[in-house]
Amino acid sequence: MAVSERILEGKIALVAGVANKRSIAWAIAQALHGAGAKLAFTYQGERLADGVRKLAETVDSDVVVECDVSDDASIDRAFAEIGERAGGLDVMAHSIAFAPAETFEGRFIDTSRAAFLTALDISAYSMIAMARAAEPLMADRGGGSMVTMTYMASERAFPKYNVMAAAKAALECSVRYLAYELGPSAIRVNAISAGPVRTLAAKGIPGFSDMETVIEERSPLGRNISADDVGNAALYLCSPLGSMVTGTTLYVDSGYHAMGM
Ligand code: 0WD
Repeated sequence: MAVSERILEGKIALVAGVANKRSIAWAIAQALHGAGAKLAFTYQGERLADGVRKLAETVDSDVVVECDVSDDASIDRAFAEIGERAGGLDVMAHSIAFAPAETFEGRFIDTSRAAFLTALDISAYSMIAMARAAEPLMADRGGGSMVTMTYMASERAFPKYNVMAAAKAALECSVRYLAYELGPSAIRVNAISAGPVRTLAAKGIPGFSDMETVIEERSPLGRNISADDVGNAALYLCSPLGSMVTGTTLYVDSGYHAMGM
């Protein structure tokens, strides 16, 4: 389903976290493009450059910039280039997370200090750093909207999600503080808590298909969500449709979060 009105005509949107066409970030990019936004992309490293450039072409974008969020200098370079080439920012979609593979296999209690720092750095701190870099670009255009991706394992224990769950809790908390601080500049900040979507990152999570089965069996809507459902929710949050919504976590999970059993 596409929103027919071009409610983002004239707006500039940065999408961070496209790895391939299955990425949630790609579904967000398509929804924003469908609503008329001009897109810019960041990608993690050279390994992804060609693939992201090819995808970007299909949505009429040639602003495709490397940004490794574990490196402050890379973030500074990327936002300087985006500011110059895109001419500012109205929207930023952050769809980035990483935890070392072994953290999804072992016990949470065995999380090493290094793995904890990596997971929190890439999956939560990166939103703070990118928000800081995006703030002046959005403020120059009179405000904007940022959205990030989270998962309900931040609130309840989901076996094997482990340190990534702690990172998502930090991310959701950060969204509230960012919303508070950026509100006076008319910049909104929200998170989408998505149900399971089959992406590259999802493949690394043991028991992922059990998560899908549980949604089918126990969620109010009784079926799994798609990346496009997340794209449409991001469009709502990043467009005038969501104009008074900030500091919130929006569940796109077939209603599963509402259930007790
Ligand atoms: O079921 C799912 N797929 C859900 C995903 C349910 C709920 C939330 N999410 C979240 C994820 O935790 C993540 O925050 O959505 C976001 C996007 O995840 P995705 O679309 O499922 O995964 P993927 O297509 O793999 O994109 C994540 C990307 C990385 O891809 P790979 O697979 O190559 O690690 O995050 C990027 C990278 O492109 N990324 C980085 N970008 C810049 N700098 C970095 C980095 N250091 N590390 C990872």
